[in-house]
Amino acid sequence: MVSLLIVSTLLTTAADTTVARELTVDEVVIVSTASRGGQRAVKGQAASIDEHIGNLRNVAMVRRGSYAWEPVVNNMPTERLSTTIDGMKIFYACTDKMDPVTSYVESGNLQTISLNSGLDGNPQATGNIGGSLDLRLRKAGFDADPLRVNLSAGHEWNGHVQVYGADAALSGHRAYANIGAFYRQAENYKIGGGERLQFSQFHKVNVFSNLGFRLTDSDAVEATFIFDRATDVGYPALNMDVGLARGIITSLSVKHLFGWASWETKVYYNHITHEMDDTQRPDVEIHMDMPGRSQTEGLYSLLTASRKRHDLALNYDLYHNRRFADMTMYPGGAAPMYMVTWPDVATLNTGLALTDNIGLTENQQVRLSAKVAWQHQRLNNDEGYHALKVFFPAMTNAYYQTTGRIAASYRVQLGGLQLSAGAGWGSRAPTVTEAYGYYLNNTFDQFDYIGNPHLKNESATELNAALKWRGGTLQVGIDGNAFLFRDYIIGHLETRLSAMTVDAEGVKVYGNIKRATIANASVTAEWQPLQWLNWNGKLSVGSGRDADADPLPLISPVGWQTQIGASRGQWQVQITVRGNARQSQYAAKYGETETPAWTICNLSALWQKPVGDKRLSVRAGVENLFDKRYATYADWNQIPQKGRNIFANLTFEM
Ligand SMILES: [Cu+2]
Repeated sequence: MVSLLIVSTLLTTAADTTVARELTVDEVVIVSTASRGGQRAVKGQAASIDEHIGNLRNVAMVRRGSYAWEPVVNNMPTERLSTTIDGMKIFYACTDKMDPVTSYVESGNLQTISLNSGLDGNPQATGNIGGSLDLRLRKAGFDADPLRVNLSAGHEWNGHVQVYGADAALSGHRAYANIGAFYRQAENYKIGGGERLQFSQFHKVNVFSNLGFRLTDSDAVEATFIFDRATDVGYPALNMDVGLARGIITSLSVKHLFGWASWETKVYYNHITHEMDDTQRPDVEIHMDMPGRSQTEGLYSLLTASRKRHDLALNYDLYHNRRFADMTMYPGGAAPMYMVTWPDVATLNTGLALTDNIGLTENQQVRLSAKVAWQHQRLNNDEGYHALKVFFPAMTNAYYQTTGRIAASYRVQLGGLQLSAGAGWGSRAPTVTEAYGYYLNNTFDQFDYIGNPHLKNESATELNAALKWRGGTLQVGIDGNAFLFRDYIIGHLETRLSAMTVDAEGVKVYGNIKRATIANASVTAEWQPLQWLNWNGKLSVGSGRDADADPLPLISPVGWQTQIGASRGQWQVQITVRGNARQSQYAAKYGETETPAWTICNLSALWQKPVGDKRLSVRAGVENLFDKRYATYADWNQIPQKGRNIFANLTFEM
């Protein structure tokens, strides 16, 4: 079991749990240089967290600028995913989705990022129809190397990106500590062809520490503190920028070992402050102040046990989140107008999850997981509540919801052939924006959105299957999944209301549509004809349809990638060519426009030199070698990607 291994290795030796974790998690990206196995970014530790997440197979990133990309798993964005940091719940504070919670950590804070595809989520995940991401924090563990220091510096010529990081890990038998500080900044980048994209800059600082103390041979206490602050962040795809986005993440946990079981209980608190800023923009007709905040307190208690053929995990969790956002408009000369956009929504959620991995025989495995969660929501801001009540006279200021998920999968290994198949069902409650948002302008389709407190829970049935074959130096895989939705939540045009935003085309109110389908398939191949030479290729396709069989928005067209790598001595080089076909199935009905096909080529090289037990790594490369001007289907309002970009970075581990 995943968590058991983490806990038990913590109390015995330094943890390298990534290999074990890969058995029960669908996919892992390695962020820390100290970990082995798994895949990693070509820029190494200097890669941003978004670049690391984008390396996962089922993941795409929605980009509104250079910073804070929104992960999309199995063609489903934030609303249908769970993102946790070491099992902690954390919620964004921006009504315009400028701050996915992954933007409040830094690569240097993390050991790995693990992804569970679909409804079989990690124990703390709720509402994860599309999948769950868990960002695992970097921990030295007990009885590891007494002192390790990592220094890194990176530079990218396009946009003058600078990355500096330093972190240290101290470890002994009684205690361990990780501390680190990171700085990242970028100026406006050039798109293919050389034009500069205004408002694509950002600045970010991050400090973190993880501490662990051993109380007895089988008891330990751990504490985490992360402070993350981004300022002057431009969003070229939107009509506002961010003056300040600040996250404070803290936790305290106790761990106990019983021999064949382990028990971890964690309490946590996080606070997010988000302040938008349109003062740098030219031609602003009506200046607006739009701050938001989100605060979460929570706990989870996870018991994991290995008994005979079973690896069991039982998790109880509870969290309380409070979210508020408002808007003040300053029409030139006239009196300011004030509006509450998130009416201080307090969500109290508690859930119980059970997972069992059963080894039926040497080569057959069954995995079962289930979770049920109860939720109570209360609207604490009267002004916001009464404004929304004008549209929904029957609404109240408190709601109860029950959600759940159940998933089962089977895996069999027959020589070089591995087959797996799974099924699941799960539901999610509407988000704060979907249920209670008030005149939130969506620049994707240019409509103002109003939440709907009478929304039903959305649910989906998932079916998935995968086949992997390995023969000699060749490995081939094919996998697919389908999600059959009931009461799918999406905005509906409301012609009786008029928009508040100056250039908006009208108003949409969230509603349930009876049915929708999202399906994904991919084919992968890997070949290592020679010891020093490897090749891999990937082809993927997605499909999304609403009840009328019309395309859903933000569904990936055919995507492909091919990569050749060679290594010799201290050198590794890689050529990657990747692209997308034309997005012919775009959702015109939901305001989406067609994205043309594109192809780009990247080169990278890595040189690593051991110096005693120290190691120096130099990474360099060129992205978008031919300086193509392109945008992917996931680039918000089709803002162009970076043109040719040369990068170099240096890491020294001692
Ligand atoms: Cu915002």
